[in-house]
Amino acid sequence: MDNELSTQPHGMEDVEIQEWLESLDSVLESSGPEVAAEILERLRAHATVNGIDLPFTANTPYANTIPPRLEPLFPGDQELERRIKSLIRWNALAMVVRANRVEHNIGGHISTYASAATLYEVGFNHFFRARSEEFEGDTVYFQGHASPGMYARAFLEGRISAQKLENFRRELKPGGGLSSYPHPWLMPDFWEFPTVSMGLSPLMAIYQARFNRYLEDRGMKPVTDAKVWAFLGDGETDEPESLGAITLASREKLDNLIFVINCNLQRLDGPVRGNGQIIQELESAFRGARWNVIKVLWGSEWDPIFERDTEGLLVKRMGELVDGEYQKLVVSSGAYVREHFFGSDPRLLQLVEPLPDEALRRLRLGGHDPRKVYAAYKAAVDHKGSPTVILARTIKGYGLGEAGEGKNVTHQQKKLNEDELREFRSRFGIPLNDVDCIEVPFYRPAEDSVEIQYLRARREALGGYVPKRSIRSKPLVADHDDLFKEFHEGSDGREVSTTMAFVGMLRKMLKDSEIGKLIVPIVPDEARTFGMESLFRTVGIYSSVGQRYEPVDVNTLLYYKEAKDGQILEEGITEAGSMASFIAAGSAYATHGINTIPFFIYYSMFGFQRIADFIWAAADMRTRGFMLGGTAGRTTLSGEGLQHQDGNSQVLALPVPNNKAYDPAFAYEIAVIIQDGIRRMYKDGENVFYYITVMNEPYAMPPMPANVKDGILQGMYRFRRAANAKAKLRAQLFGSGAILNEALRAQEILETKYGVAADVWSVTSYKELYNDGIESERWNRLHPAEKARVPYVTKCLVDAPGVLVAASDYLKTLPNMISKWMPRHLASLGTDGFGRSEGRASLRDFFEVDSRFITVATLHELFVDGKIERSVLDKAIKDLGIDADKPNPVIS
Ligand SMILES: Cc1ncc(C[n+]2csc(CCOP(=O)(O)OP(=O)(O)O)c2C)c(N)n1
Ligand SMILES: [Mg+2]
Repeated sequence: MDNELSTQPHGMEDVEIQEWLESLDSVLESSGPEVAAEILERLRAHATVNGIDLPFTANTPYANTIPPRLEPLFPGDQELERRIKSLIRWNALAMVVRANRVEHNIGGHISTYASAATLYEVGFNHFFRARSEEFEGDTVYFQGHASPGMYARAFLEGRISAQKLENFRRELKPGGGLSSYPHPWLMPDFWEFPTVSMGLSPLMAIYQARFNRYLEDRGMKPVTDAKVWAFLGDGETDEPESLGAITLASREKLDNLIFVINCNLQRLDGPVRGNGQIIQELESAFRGARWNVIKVLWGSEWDPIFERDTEGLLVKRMGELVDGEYQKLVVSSGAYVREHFFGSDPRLLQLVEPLPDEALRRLRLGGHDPRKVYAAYKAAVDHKGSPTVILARTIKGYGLGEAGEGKNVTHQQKKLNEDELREFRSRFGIPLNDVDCIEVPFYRPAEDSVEIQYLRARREALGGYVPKRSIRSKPLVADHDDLFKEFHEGSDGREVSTTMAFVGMLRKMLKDSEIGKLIVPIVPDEARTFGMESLFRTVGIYSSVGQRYEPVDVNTLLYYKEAKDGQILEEGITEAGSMASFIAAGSAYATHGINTIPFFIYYSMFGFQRIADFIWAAADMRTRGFMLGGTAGRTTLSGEGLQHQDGNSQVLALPVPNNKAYDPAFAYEIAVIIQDGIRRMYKDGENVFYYITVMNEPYAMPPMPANVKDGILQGMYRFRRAANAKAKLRAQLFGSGAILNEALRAQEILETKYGVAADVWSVTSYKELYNDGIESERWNRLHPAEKARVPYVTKCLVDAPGVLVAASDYLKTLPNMISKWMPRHLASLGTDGFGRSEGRASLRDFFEVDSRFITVATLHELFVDGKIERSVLDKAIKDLGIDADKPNPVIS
């Protein structure tokens, strides 16, 4: 690990080093830290000029960033806060232990909160401001598996009943329970942000902090000093998402953002960096990214020892240990610490000579010392110009003693034996006797006790309780008919893609008096791909610093215009970051009381497939808005090949319960879906969000037939009836998206060449049809005495004669999953398999979804039904130029 003080230069006398250090001390005293820093900087430059090869290091020594003399006075009653914290520790532990006594293996975590209690309590008592009508409040992302501590505090605050605590992780018990982790879906009045899928919250917090600035710069909310706090585990920083956007935070100078990383040096299985130092590693990454880094390593008990150490030996020794050794010290006796840590140098031993072994063992770490933590938080909230990360050293399972403190197994510890419970009780002074305490009862002092009074007074001073989720936005009022009407009329023969049609709608929505300002277009560097570049000029690209350069295309109509009040979030090549912006904008109705309506448009293959876990978190968070999967369809996006051609996303959208997924074919279908979506989400307050695939294949957009709006929304409607309904040979063809046109061509071929009269249906959403089908089945199963419900698909096809054939640009499983509610066998064509670099026609031949294959599938069904001779089918295969022995696209 890089540490300037950890290597002893050859041939240098200690006394010489001492002189240098002393002269720096005197500069520090006489002229202050800025002058001292300037001298060091000059020395560094001087050394470089004189050919001294200084190794690069982004690290500072393994010591607290804030020296004791710069620590502010702790403003609270430290003893009382300790008692409150002890009660929370007890109740958090009791929740987990009790839950596991009732139901073995129900799980829960004791050791994470145990290590982070001080980090949270200093926040709750002195920093986290609640949301109110007057002030937007701070935004706090709590570490997911520290949730027992948050519940235990809410219990003391009188916000959560003992019964609810009793039912921690047993949410289905009478009276309800508490969700294992922060889930706004399950506890919508309490949790705001789902954090337990590790790595998501740091990235979401960064984009949340940036979105707060966006709202301010666009004049949509007042400028405030509200902060975004994100509490992470040190192991969590292994997730690439955790550190993946930290340079955005510094580039955007997000001094409204504070990360607190609980560095207990352990994750689930063992040490985070047993052979290294996670704190130093994180420090260099964050400092390298130009964050303000505050290390909180050592508690106040260490201060006098550091003071006695005029030679800098202690900090040097601290920089030498790897985390595995630090962990060993935590579980060892004072005598061991003396021998193995201080014993490396007689001068170090001398420093701690006056201290008994027990005092050595109890030397606290910085993250367990409220004064040190307060100093760090205060410095963080006062810091200007960059985000802050606090690296706080703690002990995992703090206070659990033999039951797990600092041990590798501590993360999984859910049960304590009688002795361990008594010891924990005594260590934290919980007023329970030896007999009572082994029952692990929840303990809440009387309402008029000093503890409860203090706790309530502190929260009152900070504006109320945290976490608390509430919806403060007002529903929209207009119906927006005017906005969407023109798209019902078709394109008059002009060939346009559904993407172009959507962009036309977006352009119109942006001008609307009610929703125009609320729209947040989000693109990960694909605006040109989707033909959105005209919006650059009209609404501008958001930039917190405006535009400091003359764009190269300034003389063109559609130049690249960045502006402080720009509306587009051009995120660069980060679908994860764009999704985090989508989440921030789509949940602003709750976080800020503002109905922002995000439209996030991206390469459809890089959505559900790449960032599905963020989408899951968005769903949990009741995010609203529209995700547009552009360049969609395995055969509609030509040329791009295996990595880009998306035939998956409509299937991958299936598991997300509150996501409505549509695969529209025509402009009017999109108009109907979006208009209805805005109504449902922003007028009626439904907790749904939309996924709409749009394609880049141009074709004429037909006008909307009469009476199809409900069908579009419910998932299917008959687009074009057969010309000759009385024909002997009948068929029903189902198509979606761009493939609907193939079905329409097949309709013609079937009619003119084979005398088959086919109706063509546009299936806008297999997911809607599926959900409706399974809901009908379920209702019928549970209500056998009542009139059976009929799935919408079945109703549609009641009087639809003939064989059934579906073709989709997605997997065949989509049509297959609704086939059981159809009156007869369904033949499904789809694009299972890897894409290819090819043109559309070849791709549709390869995947067997073009009009010829739809025709053959129809004839085959008629043959199986005994309606036509095999020779007709054989001839058709030949006439249509189909190679019956071509490779199977599914596995080739
Ligand atoms: C994406 C993801 N992978 C795995 C897990 C399972 N998990 C929960 S906690 C944990 C260890 C956490 O270690 P750390 O981040 O250091 O937190 P600590 O409990 O030490 O504060 C793991 C692996 C998860 N929640 N999310
Ligand atoms: Mg950890």
